[in-house]
Amino acid sequence: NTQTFPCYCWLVGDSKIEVREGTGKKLSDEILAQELAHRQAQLKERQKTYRWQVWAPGIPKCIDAKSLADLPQDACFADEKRSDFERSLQFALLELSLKKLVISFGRSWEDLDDFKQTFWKLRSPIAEYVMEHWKEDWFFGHLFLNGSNPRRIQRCSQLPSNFPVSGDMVQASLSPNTTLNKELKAGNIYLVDYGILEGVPANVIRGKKQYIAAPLCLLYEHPDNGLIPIAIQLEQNPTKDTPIFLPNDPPLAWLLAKMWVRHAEFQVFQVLSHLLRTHLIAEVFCVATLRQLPSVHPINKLLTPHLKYTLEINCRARTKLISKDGIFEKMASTGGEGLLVLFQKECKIMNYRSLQPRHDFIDRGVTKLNKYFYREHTLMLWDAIEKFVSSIVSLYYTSDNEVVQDSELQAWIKDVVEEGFVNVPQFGLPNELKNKQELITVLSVVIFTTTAQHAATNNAQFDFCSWVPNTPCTMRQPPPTDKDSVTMELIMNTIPDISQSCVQMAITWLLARTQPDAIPLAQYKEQYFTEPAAQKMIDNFRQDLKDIEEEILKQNKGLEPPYLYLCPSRMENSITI
Ligand code: OYP
Repeated sequence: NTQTFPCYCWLVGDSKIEVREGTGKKLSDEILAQELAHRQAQLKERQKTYRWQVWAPGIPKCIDAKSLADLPQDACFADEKRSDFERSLQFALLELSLKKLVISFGRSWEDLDDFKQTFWKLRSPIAEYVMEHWKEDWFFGHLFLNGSNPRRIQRCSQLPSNFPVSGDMVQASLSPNTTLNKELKAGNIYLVDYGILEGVPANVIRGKKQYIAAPLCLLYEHPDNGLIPIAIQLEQNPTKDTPIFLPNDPPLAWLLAKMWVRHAEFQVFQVLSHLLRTHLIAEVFCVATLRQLPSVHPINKLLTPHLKYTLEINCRARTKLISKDGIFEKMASTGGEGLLVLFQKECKIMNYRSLQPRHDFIDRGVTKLNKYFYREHTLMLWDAIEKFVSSIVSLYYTSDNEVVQDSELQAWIKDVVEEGFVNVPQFGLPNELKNKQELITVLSVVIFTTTAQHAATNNAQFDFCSWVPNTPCTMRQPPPTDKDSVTMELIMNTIPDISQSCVQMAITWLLARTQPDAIPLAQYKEQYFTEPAAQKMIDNFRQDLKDIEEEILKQNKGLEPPYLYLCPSRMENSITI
């Protein structure tokens, strides 16, 4: 039961008369004066309705809406989605208060195993797998490749000057007959650097100071054991007394060092990889598309299904999640002032190139890493998306010149760059489209980001973050400075308390669960394109995705834990949550 969407809405007085006319048309395809006038009228009205806003300095602009009430009806959740979101949130929070009650009647919160008590109704097979394996070094390494934040790791061919690891320190972790230097040269050493967290002010929650560290973690791709951590330092500016934690340190010291890395990971994952690099980037394209491309424009038809509900979920995030008194400020170490500082630091370096997976893997030097399923799956998806986009673009643009001459399209990219990303100085997306390929790339970035990239981060978050010790949202004690004094008591006093842990579980569950009205990738419910040629291209796209799905399922046979977040059937067509 697909619905054909009108391309023209004639404004007659206050009422809109919809004319069904399915063919996508560029401005230059229009002949009738009446249609030309309509295009202009529609854009004029949209530009009045959808305005840019600077929510905070130094980050991408967003929709001008102080609250949900300001959001135009067309941008809002359907009733069913709204009530589901709100009911599910209430359900999760009720779970949480029941749990708190039960836990406080039970034993005290003394041991890591006590976290099992928070694992109640909200659970998943992978979350339970995490609970069993989170202390193991191979699993810690695995998370950088196939966890919820799979693009932080980079090749290390030379040690950073502020991370003085010596060959002797790590010799025991390497395979026999090799050295750190040899392995650095051979390209088997990797680095995860949280330098971006240096100087981010830590939150104060109910009068209690929280702590943030900016760790460095060195990893080695061991021929038998896979990617394993071999050294961790919790400071960016070490003195001679700064410890470098190693796998053969006292077990609790090594464990706590890894937990500090995972805590850094929670912050950059949620704030940068998830919120900024998928939600807020998508919103820029959403606002520009509404403002600059009339409904009849083929690129509007192409993008609209991939931008559905993004304005509302982002508006909810700005008013309830990252706002003053929002969930982040109440629960996370980067809540409050820190959040904005972190956003701004990333926006100083964020670039368009890194949104293109093939470039991203080359730039990070991770093209050779084994069992990097995120990489393998995203490349397949990128290629399918780009092929589809390319076919649609070629249907409406026969030459580069037609791209250059399309004044609506040029106004669109200008709005994206000169309004949306004006405060992202290194973004590197030109404000003009010079040929078809540039158009194809930017459209592929939008569709890839709003589907595959969002699925890889959002949909994995409950699995990997609900076992709170594995990815703590805050730390209540400073990082250890002495390996021999790490006790279980210190660990328990450091990681999130009962109520912070429960909220972390509740929110990650709310966001990662399958959405009841989800539209999977490429299942265009609203039939914006009616031309048979375009329909055929959509069919081809679906077939390519089916093949990818089969390939992913085949790869996953016997895989522990499975990596299924990038199955096309499991990802939504837009960022709706
Ligand atoms: C929006 O009404 C979103 O209270 C989640 O935002 C939750 C709300 C609003 C609050 C609803 C309400 C979704 C998009 C996003 C994002 C990335 C950050 C997610 C962080 C989740 C983890 C929080 C745990 C803190 C302890």
